[in-house]
Amino acid sequence: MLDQKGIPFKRVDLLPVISKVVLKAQRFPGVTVPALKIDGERIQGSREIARTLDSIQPDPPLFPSDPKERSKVEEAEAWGDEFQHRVRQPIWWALKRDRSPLRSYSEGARLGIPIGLAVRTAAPIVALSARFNEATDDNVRADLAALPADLDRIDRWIEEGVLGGERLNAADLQIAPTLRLAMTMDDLRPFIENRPAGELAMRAVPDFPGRTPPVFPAEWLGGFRS
Ligand SMILES: N[C@@H](CCC(=O)N[C@@H](CS)C(=O)NCC(=O)O)C(=O)O
Repeated sequence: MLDQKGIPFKRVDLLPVISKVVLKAQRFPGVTVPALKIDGERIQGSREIARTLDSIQPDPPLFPSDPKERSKVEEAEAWGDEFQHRVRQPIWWALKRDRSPLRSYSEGARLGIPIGLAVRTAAPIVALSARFNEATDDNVRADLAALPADLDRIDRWIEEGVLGGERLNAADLQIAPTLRLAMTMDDLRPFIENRPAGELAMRAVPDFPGRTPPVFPAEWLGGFRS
């Protein structure tokens, strides 16, 4: 969003779990990232950030000016905020089983400590994140069963012009990173990359670190084949 507005910024990446402590110490009201300090204000939550940026610098806008179009984008944006859980649970489930892909996800991260050290000490962070995010077998199985319909919904929004327009809007920027994260999983990428949703993800987030080899039981992925 900042790039699109042309607002220069400094990015800091925080390790999961540790992020809660750092955000509290930095006097943010909540414990989630993304979190932004701008013009002396602390703004948290991707939806809040989109609205704040549009009010600070209206051009180019993150929302359409037509009220009807705007409400459709807001609907997709709010849905996208929930949609992230669908992919976050599988990724933590996978990392809980095998932490070796973790290093690939840390490429280019600005953590303030060496990546190697972060990766070597990550076991409790992964375990806690999997627990906080309720990355259980049942939940992940349900996520994977629901994903095909989610992808259809995203493709429909693209067809209707709610997503994937000439200029990326707040909903594109909410949904595309989740799709991009899904595409780091070898189990999921083939079902996403060659459809409009996958093309949107690549356009919005061309570079996204990380790769997880196949990990899910074949029957959990059955929904993608039918
Ligand atoms: N799209 C959401 C993302 C917020 C969110 O759930 N952030 C997660 C990371 S994806 C978080 O910070 N969780 C706390 C933690 O992992 O310690 C928003 O900003 O409204």
